Amino acid sequence: MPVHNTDITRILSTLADLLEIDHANAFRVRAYREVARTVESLPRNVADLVAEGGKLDQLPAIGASMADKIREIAETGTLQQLEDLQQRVPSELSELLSLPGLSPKRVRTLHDELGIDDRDDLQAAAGRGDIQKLEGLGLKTEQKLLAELKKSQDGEKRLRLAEVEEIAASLLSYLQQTDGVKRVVLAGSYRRRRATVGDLDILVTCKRGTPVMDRFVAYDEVQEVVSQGTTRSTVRLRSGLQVDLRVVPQVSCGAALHYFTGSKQHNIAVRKLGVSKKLKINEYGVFRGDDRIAGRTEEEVYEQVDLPYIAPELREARGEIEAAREDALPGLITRDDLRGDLHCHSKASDGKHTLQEMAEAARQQGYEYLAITIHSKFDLSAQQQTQRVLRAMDNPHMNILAHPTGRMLGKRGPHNLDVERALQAARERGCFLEVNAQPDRLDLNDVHCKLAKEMGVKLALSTDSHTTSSLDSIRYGVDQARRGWLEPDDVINTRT
Ligand code: DGT
Ligand code: CA
Ligand code: CA
Repeated sequence: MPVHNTDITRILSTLADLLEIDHANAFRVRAYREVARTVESLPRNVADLVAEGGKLDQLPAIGASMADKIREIAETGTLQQLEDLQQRVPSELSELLSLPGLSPKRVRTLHDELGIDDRDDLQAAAGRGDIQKLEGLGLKTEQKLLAELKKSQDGEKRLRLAEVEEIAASLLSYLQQTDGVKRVVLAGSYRRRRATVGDLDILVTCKRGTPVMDRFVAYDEVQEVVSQGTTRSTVRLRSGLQVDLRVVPQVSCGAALHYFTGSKQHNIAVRKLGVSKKLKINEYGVFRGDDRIAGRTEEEVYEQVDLPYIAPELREARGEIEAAREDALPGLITRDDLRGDLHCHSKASDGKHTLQEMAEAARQQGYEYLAITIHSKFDLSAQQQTQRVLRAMDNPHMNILAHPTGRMLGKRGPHNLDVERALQAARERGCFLEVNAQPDRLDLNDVHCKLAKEMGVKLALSTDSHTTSSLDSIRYGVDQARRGWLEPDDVINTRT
């Protein structure tokens, strides 16, 4: 059975969770989490790497003993250490850690005192009112847990960036109309332009928080007020999207924006640099002792740790700090660099508009050219295997491999294409791979864009438009290209 990177990540994360519940050393727990994350973001299949005798301990954050564990998982699909631990700590307990108010210590108490092993046990106990009787937990925690358990039954999921964009636009203008509000900005994964968004983070600068909070919870689309305070409130909208709103004073604006833009790992890395310069960096500013020495703008925050400004799309702890230190950040591609769209459809295939109409629309985009593809059944979206893709690339008429992995966000994952091999083949054959800008595809993804760049394979940014209006979706492709560190020269349709 092939072992995927997600299997390794899952095993290591569960191990970290259970160790934490089992009172293990916090440093050890963190080390496992870090490695799990590293594996998750690796574009290459680690099991293949192991099979080829590759050296794991040269990967970031992976030492010799960690490499042994990964090798064991890659070769056997399991980890003995985890199996042993599960004899004492049931692995379902790790799921409870994501619930509000449940620290590892509390999960342990629930297990020891009430025999709670999983969500079902927890729900039953909360329903009976047993949780509030435990020392240190109380009625409020119990109610929160019940609400949260119900919510996750209703099926919580990440929304696509394009959906969130629509929802955010109207909320943003609504909030801006509040008296006394200076700035309203969107932060979090939304600002980093992740393909999907877990919840929306909004930052407001104003003197007094109460008026904007009152207005926020009164928004038409609010289905449930999860919490309301003067500096922080959370609501759930009818669309299912959760929104966090935070109010900060003007002097902290940049520091707060930096903090709440994340990613968390990026923040941690920046904060570490601060510590080495005896600075404290948090959402209120950059401090030397008790003095706030910066924080009005994000640039100020970076400046204090001797870094140039880093674009939000790069803030994923994928090497951007190191690149910034060496003054080697990429000059990221923008929408205006593109001179054409290389994958569209007209009425001649299954498009909605005529060739003439598509051409007009392309001209309105400011494009110099447009490629209309005739799509006989040449749709590689289904269960195409790597071999099939490679064969297709051998065809001399093949230039660009469209939506290479076939993923559909929220519907189906990528099919089993070995992207690294496909990129290698593309390099050998002088072909290109596509970054499909359809909001539910975004395929290749950001991590693969970066890999392509590193491997010297150029990409095409296209919309796969079937209508004139969807030519606009190109910007979602640009977002992912930027997250993948692409510069104009890495993309073929920046050329004349
Ligand atoms: P999402 O919502 O899952 O799509 O991803 P994010 O990145 O928007 O995550 P979220 O909403 O939990 O938090 C927003 C930002 O707040 C996050 O990117 C960084 C910051 N943040 C949240 N929790 C922590 C934390 O414990 N430490 C640090 N340093 N930053 C945090
Ligand atoms: Ca968020
Ligand atoms: Ca949030």
